[in-house]
Amino acid sequence: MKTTTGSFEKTPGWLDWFDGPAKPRFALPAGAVDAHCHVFGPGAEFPYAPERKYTPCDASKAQLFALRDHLGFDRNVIVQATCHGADNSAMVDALRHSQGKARGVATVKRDVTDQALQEMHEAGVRGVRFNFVKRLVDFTPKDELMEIAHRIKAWGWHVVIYFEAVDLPELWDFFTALPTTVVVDHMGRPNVQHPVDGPEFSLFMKFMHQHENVWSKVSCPERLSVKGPKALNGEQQAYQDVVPFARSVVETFPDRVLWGTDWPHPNLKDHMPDDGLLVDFIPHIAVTPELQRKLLVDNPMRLYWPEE
Ligand code: 0GY
Repeated sequence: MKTTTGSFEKTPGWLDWFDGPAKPRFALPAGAVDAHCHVFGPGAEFPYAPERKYTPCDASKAQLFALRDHLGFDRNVIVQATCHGADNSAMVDALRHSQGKARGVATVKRDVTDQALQEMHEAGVRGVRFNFVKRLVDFTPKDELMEIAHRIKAWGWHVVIYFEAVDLPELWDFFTALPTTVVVDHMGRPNVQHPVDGPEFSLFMKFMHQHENVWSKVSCPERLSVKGPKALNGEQQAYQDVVPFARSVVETFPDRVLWGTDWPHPNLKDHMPDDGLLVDFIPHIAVTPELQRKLLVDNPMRLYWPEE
């Protein structure tokens, strides 16, 4: 039996802990891509990895596709999350059921076969993700990652990197030696209590300035914000402390930015973000229709659907 929250149709089990995302007030441009989201399980069908550092809520492909339609997106890029390790079956299954409206980013190990890469490519995988966030993963030797990067380059794939700002200096040489397009998750997780023109974020901007193969997702204000969804002074501008960071990346590198919801928001314990509100954040960081079209349509299409 289906229940309805506002205009949003809920199936049983649909985010039981959250009363449904709002309908965004910001109308997404036609063909918009949610370029960072996940599917989790369902665990009974696609078990979580034994080595995982957290167990998420189940978040199925059907729920993701319903959210896509509810928010007004046209397509998804589904990113393999650490709780599924290097078993990409749930993500690949979602791609295969998306009717061409989803592409994927996988996690692979050195022993991945060429046949497995080919099957993933045919399903719609276009990148691999290297995760350096210590609370999420154990260390993988850099020579193994570099070997993977060179193999996937042959498929025209790119590398997505997830790290925290304090670790950029140590990871710099590795990142700048990667042979593919490199997409940074969530602007390299800056500490938004530091100044936007301070040394930490300036190093990130320098990373992008000096390396034209580096792109950034300007996503996850809900992870980066200290102020949260409502500003302390009572204004309704959500996550306003993240705006200067994301806006400067969008305006400086308009052709190398992507945006995603990060649904279903793993590991967020203090508040569960409203995806409708997250969409309403977009015009604060991409303030013109042209920037919005690049961020939401042109750039993700160039990277994930270059044949169209
Ligand atoms: C995100 C962020 C997180 C989790 C993962 O792969 C993951 O498990 O990326 C996080 O906890 O910050 O982008 O989904």
